Amino acid sequence: MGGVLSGHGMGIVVSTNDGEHVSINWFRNATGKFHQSVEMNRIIRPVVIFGCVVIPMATLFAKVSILEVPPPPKLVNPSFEDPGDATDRAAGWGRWGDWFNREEGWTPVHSGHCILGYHHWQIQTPNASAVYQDVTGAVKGTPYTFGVYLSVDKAKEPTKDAQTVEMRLESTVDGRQTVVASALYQVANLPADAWQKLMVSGTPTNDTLRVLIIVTPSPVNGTRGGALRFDDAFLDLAPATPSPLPSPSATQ
Ligand SMILES: [Ca+2]
Repeated sequence: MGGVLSGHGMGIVVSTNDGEHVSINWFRNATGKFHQSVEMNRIIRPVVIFGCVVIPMATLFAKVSILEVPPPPKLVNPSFEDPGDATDRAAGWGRWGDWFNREEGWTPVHSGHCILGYHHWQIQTPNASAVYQDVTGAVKGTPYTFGVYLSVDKAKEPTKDAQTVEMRLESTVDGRQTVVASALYQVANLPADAWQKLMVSGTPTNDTLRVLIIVTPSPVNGTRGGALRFDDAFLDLAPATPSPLPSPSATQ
């Protein structure tokens, strides 16, 4: 079969020399979800496309939705460049606790000229501080990865560094915030100064998704030092979690 591949709007068409064709189309529905469809124009012989789609000999005229891939929502102000209702607040991001500020003068930055700076040396209590964003457009059942770049300005003595950075996903269930996924990074295990990616992946319980960065300081008052620099948060589609293999006892 001598097939040709040609552009066809949002899809592609694979044609044979006999005028038969299979078209694969992607389109967005009213809710913004992407769908993929496959259409075949008439009776066709077995066809292999990209080595993986086999269409058996049969009379076919079908339009079958075989895949749905919603695009990931976009975070608001992911590089923290835009100020909120004060210059030390980043537009689109909420916060609680002390000294987790948008900074226009700190260096280095990962991109732009602003970062979020956690002033560990100025923290007076062992309470955590956090920034968070409620994501618009998350879809139940879709796995996401939330991440941010971090550069650690270490204290002179390791015992004075902040304890942990938690990357967390939450959904709102019955009016309450519910943890969907959490990844805990020990500051002591992170290298100094180099930008590194912190990430967490999970699937929201419903169509609500909150992404959070939570810092827990050193528990010892009066001895805290160092700082944390955050920049360029991101939200991507995560690979689906593979189904766990059945345990030996379940197969016997
Ligand atoms: Ca930035």
